[in-house]
Amino acid sequence: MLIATTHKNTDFDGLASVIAATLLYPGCVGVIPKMTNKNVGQFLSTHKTAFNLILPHEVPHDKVRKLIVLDTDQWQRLDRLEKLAGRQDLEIDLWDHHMLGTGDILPTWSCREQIGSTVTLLVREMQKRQMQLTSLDSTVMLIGLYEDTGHLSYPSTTAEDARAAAYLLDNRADLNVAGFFLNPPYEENQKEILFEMMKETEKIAINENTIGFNCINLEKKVLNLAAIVNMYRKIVNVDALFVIFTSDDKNTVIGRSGVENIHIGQAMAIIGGGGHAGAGSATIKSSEMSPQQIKEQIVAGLVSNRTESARISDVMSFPVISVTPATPMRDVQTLMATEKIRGIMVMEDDKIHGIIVLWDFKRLKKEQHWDSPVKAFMVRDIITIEPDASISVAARIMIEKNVGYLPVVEDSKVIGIVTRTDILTYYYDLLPE
Ligand SMILES: [Mn+2]
Repeated sequence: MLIATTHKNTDFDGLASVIAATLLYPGCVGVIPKMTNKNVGQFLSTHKTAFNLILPHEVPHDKVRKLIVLDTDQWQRLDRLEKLAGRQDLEIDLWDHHMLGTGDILPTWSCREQIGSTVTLLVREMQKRQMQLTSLDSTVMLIGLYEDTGHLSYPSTTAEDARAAAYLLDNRADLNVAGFFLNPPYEENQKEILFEMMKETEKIAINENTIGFNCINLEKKVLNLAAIVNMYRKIVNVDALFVIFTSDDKNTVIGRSGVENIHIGQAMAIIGGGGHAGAGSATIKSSEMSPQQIKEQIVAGLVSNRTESARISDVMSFPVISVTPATPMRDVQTLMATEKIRGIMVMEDDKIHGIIVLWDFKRLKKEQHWDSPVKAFMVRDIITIEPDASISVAARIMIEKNVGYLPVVEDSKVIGIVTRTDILTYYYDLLPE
């Protein structure tokens, strides 16, 4: 017998991957854990007879020859399959998109990649085999893919996830059904948690990012906390949010990141959990670590893991071309034209007086203005940046203050200038070869 299964508290990616496995492996039966996420439970209550699925207690352990594990690599996350863990003759295939090599399931064969969803990996195989899917199969797989990638919007999403989505849409995945299960209405106790979080969030600046921390006492079980954390991260507007849910005997941490340089899976691994770039969680016994200690461990991990390596000094232009405040506008224009630059610093004795950019020339209405000194037209309010600041900080300043030029200052000396073009070049890889 061939069975495919996934983690407890099954999400749509887990369910979709199991269903995909039943289609890819001839004769394969899907085993769905008893505990599933609520929206998965609702889906199964109306659709389960359409798939080849059974429950964990229905598995005849001694008949199982091969196990296919999806969306996890830990025995403890499987439901009632401990008996299989020690079997030497058991063949195991593993498909997963979480952080590599952290679990204790040792597969005979595996497909592990950092990609938006596990089901993407199985859909790729279906595409290779040019399989035709039913509308229902395509729909459940699309729901799994969309749920784990935030409708293809999380930073962990890859082009391959989008190609898999296209293939499923080609195979008549139904977006009305998908929308219904992907956007369940929030329940009363979920809203209470949200309001509780809104009362107070501790914000900590780490490297260039703002990290939010919340600690919430859970009196009773609340479904789908991850979705609430995800929504709250956007409301509170932090780059990453960690919410520590405390109960009698354990603390559960749920983390969500909206930026590339904060990898939640890595942060969670420090405290014994896991996940991928955008999302992850960890459960710690209360006797092992207090919420305060959990927070300190996460902060320490994030501080030491400075992944964004490029600095302003890597992208700035230098030497800086400057004119003195008394320079006539006519000469400034000539200099800009010959140097092919759009902005020029106004300086005297190493001191910044202002900046003049092409745009400011619009204010020259009369002929005699061209003889006026540049100080009459320059912008005096200058925001500067340090050479070891990150590119994202410069981008943020430019957006918030609506400026296109930032002089780079070190030991109160101007050593370069960074422009919008420099930033765009960096982000979109437009550098000439
Ligand atoms: Mn997943």
